[in-house]
Amino acid sequence: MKSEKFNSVPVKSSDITPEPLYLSRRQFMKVAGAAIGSVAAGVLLAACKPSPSEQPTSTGQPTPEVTRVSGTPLPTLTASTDELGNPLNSYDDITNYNNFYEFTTSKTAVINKASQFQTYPWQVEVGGLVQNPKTYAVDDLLNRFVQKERVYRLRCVEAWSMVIPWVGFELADLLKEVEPMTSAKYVRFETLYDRTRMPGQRDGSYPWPYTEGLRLDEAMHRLTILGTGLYGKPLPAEDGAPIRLVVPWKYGFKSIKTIVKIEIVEQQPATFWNTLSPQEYGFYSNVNPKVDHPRWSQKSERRIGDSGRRETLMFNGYAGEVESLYAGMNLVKDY
Ligand SMILES: Nc1nc2c(c(=O)[nH]1)N[C@H]1C(S)=C(S)[C@@H](COP(=O)(O)O)O[C@H]1N2
Ligand SMILES: [Mo]
Repeated sequence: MKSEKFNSVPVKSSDITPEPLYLSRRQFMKVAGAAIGSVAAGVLLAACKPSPSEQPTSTGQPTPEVTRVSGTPLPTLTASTDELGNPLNSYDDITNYNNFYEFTTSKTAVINKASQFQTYPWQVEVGGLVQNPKTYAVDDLLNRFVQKERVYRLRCVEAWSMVIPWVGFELADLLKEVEPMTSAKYVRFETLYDRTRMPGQRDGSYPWPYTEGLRLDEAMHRLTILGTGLYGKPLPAEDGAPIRLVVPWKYGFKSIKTIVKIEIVEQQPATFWNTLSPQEYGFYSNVNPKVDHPRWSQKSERRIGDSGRRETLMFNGYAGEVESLYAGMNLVKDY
């Protein structure tokens, strides 16, 4: 914990103040020291790929407001930038340009395909190597854990990015409650598998259900949240309602949507994109401008809404917070 400003001491929901500036600017400007070369190129299958033809537009269809059935009050949005001063992307940007292969591979069509998706009632099974396994109703999670605002950059492996004001709670709060055993090393996450409700899952060329994983210390890091809303509103289906992971220093695909299962395990779990194309998508997938994707550069990115490109930051700008998690690791090999 490097910042005194940030603390995760439970507070009553009425006391919540949004925390967009929870870290000092200087901490974020710290540059990761690791010397990193470039990764060997490989010829691999096209899966998660940039599609320059699909641009979000400001005329994107307005998203109907989602109403929350129960749960603690959401913190009111007060931030207008991230901690580096970058303006937030608009609600329309965030809800009209999505990767969500369970519905469609077209980013601009997800909102439509997901519009009828029922996200209530919903349960999340938390188990594996824990003292207190439990199946939570999402309402329990909303009531039990303090919902906070977190303004994070989301950097897709396809080299576009957004600034998103999430609402969510720290995954660590949940993990502490279920008490991982000493043998626990990783956390595995799973998206709903239902080919009726998620028609994209009828495409047998993908290893459904979508799964993801984190090392336990990454999962316990205070920046790692379970997202339950954005812009002070409940999470829309296209963004992973009712509950999704948000890990801001990793490529966007690690932030798995629409979770039904969280399992604490001993072995590094298989993950969706790594299973499809291991040389392109590693288990760690930390944002790293020095390790190119075999098919494109990761040095720069297009911020949705901007015309030009900007430099990609090591660990997506969160190096001051997370680089110690990877001390001694070779980030080229362990991509
Ligand atoms: N279950 C599931 N989770 C997913 C995806 C997906 O296709 N299915 N896409 C990932 C990718 S590639 C990105 S960039 C982010 C996009 O999140 P957003 O649409 O809320 O911006 O979700 C990630 N989580
Ligand atoms: Mo992505």
